[in-house]
Amino acid sequence: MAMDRRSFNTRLLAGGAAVAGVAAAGVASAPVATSAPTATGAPTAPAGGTIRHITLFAEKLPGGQLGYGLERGKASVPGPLIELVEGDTLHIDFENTLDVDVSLHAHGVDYDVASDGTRLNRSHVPPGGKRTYTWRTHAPAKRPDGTFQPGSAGYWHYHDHVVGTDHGTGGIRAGLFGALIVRRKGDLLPDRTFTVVFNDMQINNLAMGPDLKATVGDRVEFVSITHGEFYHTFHLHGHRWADNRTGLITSAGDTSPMIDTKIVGPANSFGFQVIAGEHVGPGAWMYHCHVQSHSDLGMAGLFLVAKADGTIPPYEEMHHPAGAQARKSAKTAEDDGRAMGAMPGMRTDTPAMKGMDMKGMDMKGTDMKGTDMKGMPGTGH
Ligand SMILES: [Cu+2]
Repeated sequence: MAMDRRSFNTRLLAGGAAVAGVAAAGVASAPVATSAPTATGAPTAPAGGTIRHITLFAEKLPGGQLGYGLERGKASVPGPLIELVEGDTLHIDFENTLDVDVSLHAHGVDYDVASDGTRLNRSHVPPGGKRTYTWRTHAPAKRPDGTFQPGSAGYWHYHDHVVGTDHGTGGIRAGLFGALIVRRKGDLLPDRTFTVVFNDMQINNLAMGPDLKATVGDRVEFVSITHGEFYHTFHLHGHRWADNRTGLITSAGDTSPMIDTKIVGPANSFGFQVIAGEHVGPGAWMYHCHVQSHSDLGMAGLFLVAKADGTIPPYEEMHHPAGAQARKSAKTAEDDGRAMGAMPGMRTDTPAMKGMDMKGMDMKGTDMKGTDMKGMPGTGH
């Protein structure tokens, strides 16, 4: 979920190794090339139009999770960050190492039905199979009739669409998702990017949100993606952003609303950049879902902003009493789940289902262990 822009800038300039990503926090990325730094020192996205190729694998991970990875044995949850610039075309040579059908479905970009990643369009991949998915992008332009077509730029995402059900419900729960950023020529490029996925009642399929590390003054980009059964609110302490395409304002007269919390629902994605610690300094800055019961259950993590010397001011450990209690009473949760009266096809043994007592906000009984695929149709267990 983390990548260091400076590292791969250096590597790209040195060797032109186009897509093998940096393994920061165990997650690889597929970065775009960068243009020369501007007068302000921040590099910007170059013109698009490049035809690029990557290889992507779907793999099993420990604990019943599934992930996408750029190399065999390197799958992660979330999958690798994929970056394009408007005008680029990306060919993804996709390989299914699972023992069930899997696919790759993208939001925000242009593709033929053959790259839809659905059973409907027979664009999924059988066990052991391969398929090339092609994503295209375009810049904003005037149509021949004089109206205006938007460009592809945005904070998007990709995910499986066939594991478990024809909507990929099992694949998404298990971790088959990742961030897709399409930039516009001239967009400021960050020093690092963090992908934060609210999936059911977890962040990045973890019992608590991961530590996101930066140094004061870094230009840090967050990509927020939501999956699963619930609506959430994404909140970051000490920092705020513009509620527009980039999260940045471009002049003092820019009237984009400034926010530090955004309501999100399944398949929503957005992103923004902040200068780490700007006006507030180094320290442990919490990010979390602001639905109170959700943050109490562990939907919270730390944006750790270090001083220039690399040290972080002392901070207390976060406590999630409801989450801790829940871990002790996972057995009870299963009974609660049954009592809820589950819809056909809906699992009641997910962390989300276990965490929610719909008859009130009593938080007793939640299993914060990783999701597992047992019982999902077609997941090969
Ligand atoms: Cu929430």
